[in-house]
Amino acid sequence: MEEKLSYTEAIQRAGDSFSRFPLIPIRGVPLMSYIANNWESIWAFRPDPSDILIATYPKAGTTWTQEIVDLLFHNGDAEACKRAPTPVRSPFLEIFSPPPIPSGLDYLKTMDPPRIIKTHLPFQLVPTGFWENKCKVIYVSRNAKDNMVSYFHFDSMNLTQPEPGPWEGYIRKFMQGELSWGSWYDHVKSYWIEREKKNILYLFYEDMKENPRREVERIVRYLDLSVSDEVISRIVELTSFKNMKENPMTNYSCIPAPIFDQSISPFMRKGEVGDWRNHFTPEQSKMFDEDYEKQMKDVNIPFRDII
Ligand code: PPS
Repeated sequence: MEEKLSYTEAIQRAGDSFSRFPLIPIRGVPLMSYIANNWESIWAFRPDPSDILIATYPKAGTTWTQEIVDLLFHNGDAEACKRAPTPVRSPFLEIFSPPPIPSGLDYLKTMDPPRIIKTHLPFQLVPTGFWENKCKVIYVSRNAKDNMVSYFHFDSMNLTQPEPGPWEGYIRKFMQGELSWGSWYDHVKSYWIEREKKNILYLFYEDMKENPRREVERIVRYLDLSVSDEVISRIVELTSFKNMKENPMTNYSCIPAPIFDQSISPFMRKGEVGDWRNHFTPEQSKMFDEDYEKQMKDVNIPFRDII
C-alpha cells in the first residue's frame, strides 16, 4: 500500500488483471488461486483478542451482519458507518487480489482492534489465533437451497469466480462441494459442532429475516454491549434490505463492472427466504433433498424453509 489509493481507485487501477481465477485446493478446500497462493500468510494471521470474526459460507448474510456489528460499534451512527465501503470497514481476512488492490491482511495491518473481520473459511482453516485468543465469532448460516441460488447469481456477476455454468450442473457442483470455499454441508456443520466449545454465536439468515430485532439483540448480548432500545430500532431500520441496497457503502457499487457486473445480477439481489422455489424444478428439489438427508444425517441443525 505505498501509494495512497482509495479502494475504488485501486480496483480501477488493477483494471484488466482480473479474470475468472481457477480454484486450488488447500487441505481439500477449493479456494481462488489468489487466496491459495498466499495461504501461508493468511494462516499465520494473529488476531487481537478483541477482534470479532464474522464467518459464513458465501452468500449467507455476511454483509448484513458486518453492517449490524459496525453500527453497534458506532452506537447506530449512520454517518460514521458511511466512512468507507464494507470491505474497507470490515476487511475480508483471506482475500488477495491483483495489485495494487490491498489484501484483507493489508487492511487489517492499518486498523486498530477491535476489528470486524469477515471470513468464508470453514472452521478448520480459520487461523488458530482466533481460538487461542478466544475471539468472539459470529457464524451466520442460510438454508442450503437459498444459499445456492444466491451463490449462482453471484458467480454469474462476480467475474473473478469460476463460471457458474448451467443451473443443473451448478446444483451438482454445490452438492459435491466443488464451489469456492468448498462444501456448504461441511461448512455449516464444522461451526455447528464447535459452537459451544468455542463460544461461537450461531445465527440463521431466516431468523434474521423473521425478527431482525431479536437477532440484533442476541448479537448485543453476545458482544457484551450496552445499546439503548432506540439505537437498536435505528440499526434494524438502517440494515433493512431496502436501505442497504440503496446505500453505496453497503451495496458493493464500489467494485466496478469488470469485476462485479451488477447489470447481470445486483449484489443486493432479492434478500428473501424461499426464492429457491423459483429456481428448482420439483425433480431437482427431490434429488437435492435426498442427497441433503445423507449429507446432514450426522447433525440436527434447525434449518427452516428447505422443503
Ligand atoms: S458475500 O459476497 O458472501 O459476502 O455475500 P453475503 O453478504 O453473505 O450474502 C449476500 C446475500 O445476502 C442478502 N442480503 C440481505 N438480505 C436481507 N437483508 C439484508 N439487509 C441483506 N443484505 C444482504 C443479499 O441480497 C444476498 O442474497 P440474495 O438472495 O442473493 O438476494
